[in-house]
Amino acid sequence: YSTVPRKRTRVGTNLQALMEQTKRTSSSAEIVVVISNQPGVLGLKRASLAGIQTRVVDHKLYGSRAEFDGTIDHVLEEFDVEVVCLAGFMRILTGSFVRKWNGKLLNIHPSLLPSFKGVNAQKQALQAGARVSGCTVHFVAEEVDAGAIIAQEAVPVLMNDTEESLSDRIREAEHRAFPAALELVAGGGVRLGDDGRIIWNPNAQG
Ligand code: 3YE
Repeated sequence: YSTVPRKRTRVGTNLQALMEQTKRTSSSAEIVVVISNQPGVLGLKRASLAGIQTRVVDHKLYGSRAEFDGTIDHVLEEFDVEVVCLAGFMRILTGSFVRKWNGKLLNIHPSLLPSFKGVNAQKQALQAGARVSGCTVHFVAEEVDAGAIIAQEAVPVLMNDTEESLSDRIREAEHRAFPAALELVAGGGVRLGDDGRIIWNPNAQG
């Protein structure tokens, strides 16, 4: 067996895809800060190398979710952030944080929602015998993985797929879907209505 932790090499790849997209002159978005709840991760190093400001808000140093979310909120305000992308971020956010950033918070999930919510979505798809899975970018609602869908990309589930091979295929789709969804939101192509449903803007550019 190998002692090489292969998973490490895939950490932060959604952030990387967002960084690559937003540095294009055609992009409607600019990354002003990268916040991580885990110190020392590759995403922070990649952001620094690209000249993007970084902050660590380590959840282990906070006594409650409200204090942790409050600190993240403070950083987002400090940088006048308009849209927040949860990329590789694995914490459940409090209702008050989600309400404050309603319509401005995007998450990516490795299944075609509303199927296979929660953790191990790829494993759930395999166990269910699904022949198609994929990824979903959605606005964050208080109920996890239940917010309005912005973009999805489907991938086939192949005969000999393992959790790893399916996850790799879904991740490639994520690297297209998340930047595309961010452009839709940042470019005004889509927004969240007061009723929690998507509103498309047919006049938006791009
Ligand atoms: N929070 C709300 N609604 C959402 N966070 C994310 C999406 C999303 C959200 O739609 N309100 C599973 C996290 C699921 C979990 O139990 N996490 C643990 C920590 C585990 C860890 O640190 O590795 C926890 O206690 O929060 C982002 C994706 C959340 C994924």
